[in-house]
Amino acid sequence: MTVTARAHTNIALIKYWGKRDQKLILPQTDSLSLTLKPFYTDTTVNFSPDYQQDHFSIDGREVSPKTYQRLTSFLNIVRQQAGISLAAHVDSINHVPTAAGLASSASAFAALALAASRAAGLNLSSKDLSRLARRGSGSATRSIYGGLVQWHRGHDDASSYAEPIMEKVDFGLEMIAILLDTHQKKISSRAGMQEVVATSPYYPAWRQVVASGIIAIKKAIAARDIDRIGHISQENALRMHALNLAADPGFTYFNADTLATIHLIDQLHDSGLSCYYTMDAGPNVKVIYDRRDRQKLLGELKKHFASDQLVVAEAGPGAAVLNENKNK
Ligand code: 2P0
Repeated sequence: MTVTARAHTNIALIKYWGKRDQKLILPQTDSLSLTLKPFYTDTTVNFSPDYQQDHFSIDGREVSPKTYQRLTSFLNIVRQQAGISLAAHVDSINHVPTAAGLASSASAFAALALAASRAAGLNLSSKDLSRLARRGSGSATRSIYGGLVQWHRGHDDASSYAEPIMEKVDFGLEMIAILLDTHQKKISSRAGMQEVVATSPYYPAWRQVVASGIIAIKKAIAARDIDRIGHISQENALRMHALNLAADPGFTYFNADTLATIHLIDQLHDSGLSCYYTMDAGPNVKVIYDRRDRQKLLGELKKHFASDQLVVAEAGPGAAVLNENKNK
């Protein structure tokens, strides 16, 4: 089969920032995210006896040797599960606003898990797809589902998977991504979180913070309380970034524009607009707010940023097959 699948990226409201098992990608804590509509990856996979070795392209370009190794190792897991030894051709297209710097391993490995498993003849449940995507990248575990999604850390390969909290978000929760710097990050998520687990003295406190944050945000989601969801998310993001500052050597993903943007969102919040921020392994800021305030918020943000720096992101759907063709 030749299979094309689409998966959307997600932004964590309660962050995943540390592994217990590097090989199986078992996380230290649970995490919880919102899948986003405008950012996604389309991936086509075809296994064939005609191919001598795997071949990968991303946005029409051949991948680096390091990426090749990571992708081929992932396909080995799929081949093992399917009981096949064929090589594959994989073509991936990232759909993100030009140079957004938001291309993400989450959408990439979720789309690859779905397309590759189907192309190999497997028909995995969503739970098993989520476990498979996890082997490629932790955040991909959550991108199998749409809307609000919790990744249960579990204790082994079988018990570490994501589950939807609310697949179709039926209230106004929305994000605006503010694109400040679109260059590749200097410290990868993988390296940053590993250093933090090994050296940040705040790590034991972080486990507690996430455990209570998950309970609190699920209550806020059940109540559809966007103010509360935003507050809890912002607090969680700041605490994640505090781990990095306290590591040895300390580091940060923030730049001067990140701090200026945080101050601006704080000012807008203090002036009565309900808005909050979250940041990931890079300098860009995502604003959390209620859809009914979108125009007011955009109006304020446009005083400081160019229109193409501001991307409105509604909740998006889970991973799906776009196309399936039998090989000739
Ligand atoms: C997350 N972030 O929960 C966290 C919060 C950013 C900050 O990008 O090593 O790319 O492939 O499992 O999934 C998580 O890093 O790391 C991440 P790997 P991943 O979304």
